[in-house]
This record gives sequence, structure tokens and C-alpha cells, in this order.
Amino acid sequence: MKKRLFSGVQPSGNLHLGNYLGAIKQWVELQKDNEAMFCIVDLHAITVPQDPAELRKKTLEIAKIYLAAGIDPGKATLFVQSHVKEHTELAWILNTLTKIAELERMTQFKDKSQKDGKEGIGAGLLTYPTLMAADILLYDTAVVPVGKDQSQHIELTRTLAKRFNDRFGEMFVIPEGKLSKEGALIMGLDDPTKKMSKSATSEYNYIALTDDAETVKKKIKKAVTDSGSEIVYADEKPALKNLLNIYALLSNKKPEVIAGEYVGKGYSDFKNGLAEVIVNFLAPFQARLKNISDEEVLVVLKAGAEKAGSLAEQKMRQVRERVGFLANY
Ligand code: ATP
Ligand code: LTN
Repeated sequence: MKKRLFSGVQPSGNLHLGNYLGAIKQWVELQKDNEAMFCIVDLHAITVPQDPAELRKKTLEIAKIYLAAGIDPGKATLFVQSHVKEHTELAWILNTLTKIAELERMTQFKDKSQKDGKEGIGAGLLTYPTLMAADILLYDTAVVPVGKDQSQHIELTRTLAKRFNDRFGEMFVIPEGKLSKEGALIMGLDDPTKKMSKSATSEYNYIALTDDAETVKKKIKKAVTDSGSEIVYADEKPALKNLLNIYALLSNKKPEVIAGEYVGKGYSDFKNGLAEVIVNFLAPFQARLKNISDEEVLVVLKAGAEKAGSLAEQKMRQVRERVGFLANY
């Protein structure tokens, strides 16, 4: 039987290889045998200040990236989160079932609040995970393909689904997260102890999906490596391990096999090989991206919002009744 799948990316910052390898690459595989919904989570993006014109532009760009990466609108539903009002409505209801301590425990919140202090960040950053839970639960989602950094949010989603079901009767499917084997956590090129991140301060942290060949070569050349000179795939060499994971995922070979191909060669040969593999992936991807028009994307997103909207409406009618809201007819 086909399973319902749901995932999303925020239209903020530059999408990078970590986003692609951790999330989107899995989606392309999974859409074949499942009922997939891929969302552009603009409501999540505004938890940090966004320039309105830039947000609109980014939302279209992410949709184009989904298509260029191989998401097929004939198979999957693509839509923008704010186009389906029920996401915010369910998020509000889930907020009333969530403990403040549960939200304060989230690593992502802790990181951001430590950086800017509770006086300096908005309440949306705290309640961000209940909106994500609403995204997932609204569609009876069974599987959520994401990067490892999202595991804690999925765990909270499961808790909230069970809490609602216990209190109001069976309503929500308990979803499971799905991580990519080698791509679940791609680390920063400039620091292999931290994840590759859109919000990194240095552009040498990531390879953006829009980087050109020269930029890729420059960034890979500058990427941090471990001590020693052999190319081996081992936990003791975290920087190299990360680069080998990227190489492996983009060439569909095992990282150990790639390491074997570089026996007797050094970092410079390896980095040239890696840069080539990345450029060979990015060049055709970028060519597809350039050929997708705004009009084409808008048609896909409109159809997606209609489909998602009709599912969400049916679900919310049941939720409202269970919670005890008076019917409006
Ligand atoms: P930021 O780190 O700036 O908060 P982000 O890069 O995590 O943002 P999101 O839009 O929050 O971007 O993430 C989109 C998807 O990409 C999520 O499924 C997330 O788990 C995944 N992802 C993000 N960074 C990585 C990474 N370094 N490795 C693997 N997957 C990642
Ligand atoms: N919080 C996620 C983005 C996101 C998401 C979702 C992922 C919002 N809603 C629902 C999967 C399912 C992130 O990547 N930062």
C-alpha cells in the first residue's frame, strides 16, 4: 500500500548540498511508490525576519529547485504552506497541548536563543515545532524524510499526536522520520564538527545548489581536511569522511570504494575528483533550473494547494468537532 509522505524546506537562505543530500534526494526516490506531499514552508521562514519581496522570490525559487531536482508534479503534490490556512489553525490547537518546557528543550531553539537571548528572538521560534507538527499531522502522514537535525521535532510531533488521540479519541497517524544513510548529516566544509547550514556565517561552509564550477573548485580546495595524507573512510577522519560521503552520494558508489580508488594518491587528487563529481551534478541541475518559468511553477503550486487544501479541510472539520467547536452551518 502507498504511504503518505510529507516534507518541507524553508524559503530562506541558499539551498546547499546538505539540504539536497539529506532531504530532497530521498524525496525523488520515495515519490515513486508513495503518496508524497512536498511543501515550501514560508510560515516557518518568517520566524526570523524576512524581506517580503525576497521571500516571494525565494518561495518560487525553492519550487523550481524541487522540480529541477526531479520532483514530478504528476506523482507528488507541491504546494506553499501559507496557501493552506489549516496549517496555522491546527498549529494553534497543538500549541494548547504543548508544554513550554517541551519547546524550550528543542536544540534548534536552544541554539538560537543562546545566540540572541530570549529578549532578542520572537515567540515564533519557540512554537516553530508545533507548526511543523501541524504540517505533518494534517495529512495523516506516515513517513517524514528529513535530515538528522529534524529528528527531535519529529519526536515531538509523535508525542503531540498521541496526546491529542488520548485526550480526544483516535485522530492522528503517528508518523516516522526517515533519514538518508550517508546524507543524514552533511557537515560544514570549513568545520566538520558543525552541520552544513544555510545560515552559516562563511560561504566556505557550504556548496550552494546555485554555485558555478569555479566557486565549487575554490570551496573544495579550501575545505578543511584531517591530519595525514591517505584517503580513508574512518570516524577518526571526520573532515574526509564528510567529503567522501558527499562524493559517494553524488556518484552512487560506496564511500569505501571511492577511498580505494585514491590509494597512493593525495588530497589534491581527491579534491579534484570530488569537485568534478559535484560540478557534473550541478551543471545539468542548474540548466534544468534555468529553463523552468515562473508561470509553469505557479500552475503546479496552484494545483498542489487545491489538492492539499481539500485534504486539510476534511481533516480539520473532524478535529474541530473533537475539540468541541460549534459547527458553523
Ligand atoms: P539552517 O541550518 O540555516 O537553520 P537548514 O540548512 O537546516 O537551515 P532547512 O530548510 O531548515 O535548512 O532544512 C531543509 C531540509 O534539509 C531538512 O530536512 C533538514 O533536515 C535538511 N538539512 C539541512 N541541513 C542539512 C545537513 N547539513 N545535512 C543533511 N540534511 C540537512
Ligand atoms: N523544520 C523543517 C522544515 C519543515 C518540515 C515540516 C520538514 C517544516 N515543516 C514538515 C518536514 C515536515 C526544517 O527543515 N527546518
